[in-house]
Amino acid sequence: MDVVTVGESMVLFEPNENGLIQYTDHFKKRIGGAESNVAIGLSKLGHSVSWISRLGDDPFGRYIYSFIRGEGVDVSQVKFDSNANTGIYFKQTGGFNQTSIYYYRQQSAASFLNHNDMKEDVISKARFLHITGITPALSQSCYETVIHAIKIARKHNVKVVFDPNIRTKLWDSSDYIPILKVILKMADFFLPGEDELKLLFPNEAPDEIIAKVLKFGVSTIIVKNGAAGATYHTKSESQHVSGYPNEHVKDPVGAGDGFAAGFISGLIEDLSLSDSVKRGNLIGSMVTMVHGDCEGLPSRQEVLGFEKKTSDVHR
Ligand code: KDG
Repeated sequence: MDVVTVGESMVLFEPNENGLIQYTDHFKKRIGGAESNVAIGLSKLGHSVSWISRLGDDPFGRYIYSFIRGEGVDVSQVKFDSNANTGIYFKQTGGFNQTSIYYYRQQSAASFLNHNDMKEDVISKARFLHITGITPALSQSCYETVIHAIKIARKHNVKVVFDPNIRTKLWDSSDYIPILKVILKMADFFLPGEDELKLLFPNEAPDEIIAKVLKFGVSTIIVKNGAAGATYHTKSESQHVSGYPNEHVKDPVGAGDGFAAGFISGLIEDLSLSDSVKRGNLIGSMVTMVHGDCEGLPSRQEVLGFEKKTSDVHR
C-alpha cells in the first residue's frame, strides 16, 4: 500500500434544493469522512490506499462500504459492528452564505475503534500513514487507536502525515489542543490551515510557531490558506506556492482533504515539495467546484484535462 488511513465515515444528508434544513423535506444522500475522502482522492489518482474503520451493520454502513470500495480503496480492514450504528450528519450549504454541519455520531460504530483494529503487517508495509485530528476526538479508544497506529508507523519508518482538521463541535472541552499536540510531535508532515494554527498556538507569532513545530521533529509544515495557496516550511527553506482561485465554488467542504490527497500523491511520486503542494492546491480547488465532500475529487485524467483546459465545453 502507498497509504493507510484510519477514521470514521458517515452518511451525509444535504437538502436537495438550496434551503435551510429546518424547512427542507427532500435530502440527497451522500457520504463524508475526512480520511475516506483522502483515500478516495488518492485512489482516483492511481495510488493504492487502505482505509481502516468500523461501520454499523446497517444499510448506511453497507452503503458507505460499497461506495468507498467502488472508488478502488482497500476496505479489507473495515469491520461491521452489530451493536452500534453508522454515524450520520447533515450539511447545509445554502442559506446565509455559510456552511453548517450537524453531527449525529455519538457512540457510533467508528467511535469503538480500538488498537486491535490496527494491524502491524498492514501499517508497516505502507509508505505513508494519514491521520486527522477528527479521529482522536471521537472517543478515548479512538485516541488510543491513533497513537497505536502512529507508533507502528514510526517503528517501521512509515511517514506520518497529520492534518489537524479541527472540528470544535466534536470537542467537549478545550483539552483536545494538548491531544492534538501529542500527535503533532509524532508526525513527519503537518498540514494545518492558517486558522487552525492560530487555534493550536494562540497568542504566538507565526514565525515562532513554525520554529517551535520544526523543533518538535516535524520535517515539513504546510500552512494552507485556501484559494490564496499554501506555504511550506522545512528547516532549510520556506516557500509560498500559489493557489487556484476559482469562481465556481459550490461546496467548500472537503477541500482540505483534496489538498492532502494531492500533496501525498506528489510525495509518493517523489515530486519536489513545491510541486506536491501545487498538486494539493489544484485538487483542493477542484473539490470545491462540485457538490459533496468527495465527489469532486478528480481522476488523473480529469486533473490533466483541467490543467490543459482550452474551452468550457468538452466534446
Ligand atoms: O473534511 C471534510 C470532512 O470534515 C467531512 O467529510 C466529514 O469527516 C467529516 C467530519 O468529521 O466532519
